[in-house]
Amino acid sequence: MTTKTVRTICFECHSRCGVLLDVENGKVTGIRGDKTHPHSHGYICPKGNACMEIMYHPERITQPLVKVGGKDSERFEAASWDKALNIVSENLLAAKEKYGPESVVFGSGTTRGMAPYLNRFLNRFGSPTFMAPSNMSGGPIAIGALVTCGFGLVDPDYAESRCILLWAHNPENSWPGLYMHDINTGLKKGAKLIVVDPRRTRLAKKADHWLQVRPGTDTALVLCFINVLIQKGLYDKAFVEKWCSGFDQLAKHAAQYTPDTTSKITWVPAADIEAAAECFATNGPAAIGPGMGGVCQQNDAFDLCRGLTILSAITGNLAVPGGNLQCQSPTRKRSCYGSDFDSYLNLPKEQAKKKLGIDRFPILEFIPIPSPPQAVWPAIEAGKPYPVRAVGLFANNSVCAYPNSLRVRNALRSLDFLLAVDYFHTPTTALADVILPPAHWAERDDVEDLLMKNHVIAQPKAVEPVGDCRDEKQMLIDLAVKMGMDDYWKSVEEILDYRLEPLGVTWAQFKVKQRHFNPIKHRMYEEKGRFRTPSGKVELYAEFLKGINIQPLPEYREPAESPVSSPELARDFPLVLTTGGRLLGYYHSSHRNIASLKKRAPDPELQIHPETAAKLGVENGEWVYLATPRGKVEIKALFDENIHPDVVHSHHGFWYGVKDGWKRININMVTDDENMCPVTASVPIKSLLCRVEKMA
Ligand SMILES: Nc1nc2c(c(=O)[nH]1)N[C@H]1C(S)=C(S)[C@@H](COP(=O)(O)OP(=O)(O)OC[C@H]3O[C@@H](n4cnc5c(=O)[nH]c(N)nc54)[C@H](O)[C@@H]3O)O[C@H]1N2
Ligand SMILES: Nc1nc2c(c(=O)[nH]1)N[C@H]1C(S)=C(S)[C@@H](COP(=O)(O)OP(=O)(O)OC[C@H]3O[C@@H](n4cnc5c(=O)[nH]c(N)nc54)[C@H](O)[C@@H]3O)O[C@H]1N2
Ligand code: SF4
Ligand SMILES: [Mo]
Repeated sequence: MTTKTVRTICFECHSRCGVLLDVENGKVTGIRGDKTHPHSHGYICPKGNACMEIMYHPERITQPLVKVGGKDSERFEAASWDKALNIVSENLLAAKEKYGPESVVFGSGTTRGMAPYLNRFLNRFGSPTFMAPSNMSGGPIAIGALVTCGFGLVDPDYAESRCILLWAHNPENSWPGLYMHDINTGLKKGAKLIVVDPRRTRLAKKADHWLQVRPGTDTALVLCFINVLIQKGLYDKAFVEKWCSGFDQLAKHAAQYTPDTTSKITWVPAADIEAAAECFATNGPAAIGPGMGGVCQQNDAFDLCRGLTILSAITGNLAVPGGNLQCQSPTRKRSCYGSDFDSYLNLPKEQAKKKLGIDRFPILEFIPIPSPPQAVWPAIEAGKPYPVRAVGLFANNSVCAYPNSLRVRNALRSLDFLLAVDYFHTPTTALADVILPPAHWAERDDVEDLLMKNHVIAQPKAVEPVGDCRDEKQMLIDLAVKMGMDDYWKSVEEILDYRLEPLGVTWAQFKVKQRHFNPIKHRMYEEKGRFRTPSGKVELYAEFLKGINIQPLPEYREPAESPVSSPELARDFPLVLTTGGRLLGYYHSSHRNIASLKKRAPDPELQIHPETAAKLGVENGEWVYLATPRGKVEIKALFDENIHPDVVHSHHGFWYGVKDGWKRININMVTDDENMCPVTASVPIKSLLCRVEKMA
């Protein structure tokens, strides 16, 4: 028996914890947390522990599959790689020939590492559109922060912080490996904790200040924080004077958001707002952790993210130890979302400007996040602004992940050709013409540099892929050969060497070395003499935005669907619905077939206050309908005192194990994709109206 231990990183979620994999006779037999890892320090969660269950699951797709029985059939037949790739190649080339290369779109779900390779492929093929859920996941933070200060608000320095502000963010479930060690270190050293969340999470219970905000009203709240600090003179005057532009306009604008006015909007007591704002300002350095989903799924996500960046700026917490750091991946333009790969940025202008979404969301021209799915659907449905006829989805269960599932499904069904690449069958792969089986993360070589605070970390494979599974990078290489694209990479090693070139190492060297770290520079603006913004200062008032019809100051916008903006609707749908708080055991719609994880949360649950349920005659554990103006789904009532009586919360991603589960228990059947943030295309899935109905 040959045994070895391989040090790598878990790719089951964004935390990318360090793990040690035991390998016996070419199979992974054990997994442990790696105590030497700079972020996770030995932590591993139940999803990580389920590694072998996932890899060797009997339902895993291990061969290429080709649809038989016509477009509406859901039957597949095993095929050779040669045959399957020929079909893919023929269909992509046929779409290109008939409608142009822009008629082909590749998409990926939340980052599972493929963005650089898919983008390069699209670029060489000639399509500017890489679709991903960035508009509801991190994109608005990137855009709001970049516009304001020239770097993202995504690297809070919790361990050195004296005040930790978690805004719509519950990292205990969503980023345990990446953030919790630092948060706990900060708290042990006495940092204050502020949590802004309609639910009283475990972290909220530990907090010095918990603000139980009405979903979707956060921008008013952050503007009130700003107002309180300005009124009380608690902002960093020296920094504001020297490094910010437009303070007077901001002060005047924010003055509308008095604690009393804001309390009426947000349902948070005025005194609590003032106390939390003061706590943040007087316990510097202070770090803001914005929820990648929590703050990015709002109809005013852009302004919320600008507001949070401004809050950090005027309290002197930008780019300082213990504040929100300015990090730069050592791989620079060749990092995961690096500009070197971006299809749009590297196409000739004429073709690039066809990138879907730019016409309606012109900021995407300047800050190129991937195309929002909601900008791709009209191109499929109605050929607007031009037809998209072939789509490839890599690690993305669009039907369950994206709001308005019925629309998503109908759009994907109507394509001439759909390719899906997934470990398992899903409601999305069911619609595919060809399904290709990817290698598991323990079966592929890669590097990780996203959100790693200036670290680059190797992910060497531990074993060869099971069955006929193949590294997705290799799939693209093979497909490029079939399609006669001789300007794509020729091997996985060449790809990884290319990504690592800025570090001066090859993949062969790096998989031994394993880690690279560039020390974080603080106050980089001092060295450069400016922030990377048009005025060179933090844009508290962003004059330049007027040029693209965006107001220069962040402004609260009431959710389109709410007791305030649509009181008629609220009579029928009296409860506020927020969706998608993370469960530790699942990643989005994944893992529902993994027994050890399913056991932790077998059914979709609606968190509801017992008093609210009592008024409806609903018992704890009773299955009910959750209805919104768009339809209804089945869900189990879960009594919870920790949620506001007028708010209910549903997790997302349930579908597995129930006939037609994608329409019966998938919350995105009833979410909205219309009332988007006009700047970032964010979708309002954190604040909708609903009602709870008894079943019989
Ligand atoms: N209502 C509501 N909906 C939401 C959210 C919410 O908060 N509320 N959150 C949204 C957010 S922020 C996001 S990012 C999206 C996420 O949406 P997705 O990223 O599409 O998430 P999943 O549903 O997990 O689908 C991913 C699929 O990839 C497969 N997979 C996993 N690893 C790999 C791999 O390495 N390679 C390949 N080829 N396949 C793999 C899994 O089996 C799974 O079927 O969901 C969004 N949906
Ligand atoms: N286990 C697990 N981890 C994940 C994921 C997963 O599916 N499972 N998904 C990953 C992805 S792609 C993303 S984008 C991130 C998301 O990361 P986060 O956005 O940090 O997600 P959560 O930790 O659920 O925190 C969101 C919190 O916002 C609260 N909330 C809901 N509505 C509102 C509102 O209107 N205002 C305020 N202030 N709070 C609100 C919810 O109650 C919840 O506690 O998580 C990542 N990590
Ligand atoms: S938190 Fe869990 S799933 Fe995420 S990387 Fe760490 S071990 Fe893997
Ligand atoms: Mo996300």
